[in-house]
Amino acid sequence: MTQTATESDRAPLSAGLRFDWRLDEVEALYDMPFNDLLFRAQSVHREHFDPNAVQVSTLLSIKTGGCPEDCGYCPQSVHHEASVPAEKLMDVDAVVEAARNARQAGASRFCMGAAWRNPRGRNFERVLEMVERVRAEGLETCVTLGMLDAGQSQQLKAAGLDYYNHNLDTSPEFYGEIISTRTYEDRLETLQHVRNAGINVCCGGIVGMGEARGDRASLLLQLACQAPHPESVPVNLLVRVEGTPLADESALDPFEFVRTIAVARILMPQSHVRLSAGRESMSDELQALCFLAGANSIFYGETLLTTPNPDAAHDRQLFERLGLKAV
Ligand code: SAM
Ligand code: DTB
Ligand code: SF4
Repeated sequence: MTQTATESDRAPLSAGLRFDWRLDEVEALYDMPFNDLLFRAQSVHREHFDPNAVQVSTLLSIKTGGCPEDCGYCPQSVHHEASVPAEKLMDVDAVVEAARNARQAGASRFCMGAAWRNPRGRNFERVLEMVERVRAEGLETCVTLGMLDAGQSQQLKAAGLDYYNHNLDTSPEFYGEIISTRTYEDRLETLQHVRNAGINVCCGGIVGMGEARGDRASLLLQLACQAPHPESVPVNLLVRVEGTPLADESALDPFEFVRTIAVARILMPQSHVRLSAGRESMSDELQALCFLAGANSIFYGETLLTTPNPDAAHDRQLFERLGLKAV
């Protein structure tokens, strides 16, 4: 008997990866009863990962403040009152020292962030040296430096870079409400250069910026339609910083945040989904729900780039209480 392929033939619970998700399908996942959604996400998670292992990355701001971009959420933009004082790019030795400390504290990846529109000249050379030296310490390396061209991506690859973080931040539809100094297209172009150079892609976004559920679905759709999927998907909850245009945004329903993690897990089954910024304002119970929904990576250490993160001792205790192991 001949059969026409049905939706469920094409997308069984545990099938291989899909890059052709449609917005209505993503919205339907979001609309599922919470328990069904979490069960499905956890089932997918278990097929691809050890459910009790969480990857641990440490962040360091190697170049803080003075950024010419106008991202509405960011305290490092010169356009906002909040703008944190501009500093110069750190010395290589100081960065290596911080990386060593992070490794001793249990991190496996060291992520270096710079408040630049894009890297240039001698500063870029120095970042290449940081990547080489941090890698030699036995850590995976990640940098986030703004927009890159093809040549810079190849140079970073040659220096031994493992991951490049560049977020889409939100849906293409909502994007213009948040940033005016660079386009969605610019971001997709940088991601393509990174991918072409053979560097793993770390790409996600921020929720809680006043976007609608449809925007969150649309952001996840953008991520899930990239082939291959980003290896690492940071889901940030907006950190509402005084003096930024989004300081007074109302808090997102925590369950909506958990849903976002769960939908990301289902759409990108083999990617690491990172419970990123915003943990400082979350209860232990909420974080546990995020792990149940398929989050399997965190930022570890007292500061993110410029804002606080839970202290390391608290995180160690949380891992112990939940029987999670840091990898
Ligand atoms: N300047 C580079 C860029 O934007 O590409 C790299 C550093 S930038 C701070 C890295 C990411 O941090 C942003 O894309 C955004 O997703 C996230 N981020 C910045 N401020 C945030 C905030 N207040 N809350 C949550 N996430 C934030
Ligand atoms: C990402 O997605 N989140 C991190 C990392 N990539 C670079 C940054 C979060 C920054 C939160 C605000 C701050 O500390 O300045
Ligand atoms: Fe600059 Fe990055 Fe902050 Fe945007 S998010 S203002 S590009 S540091």
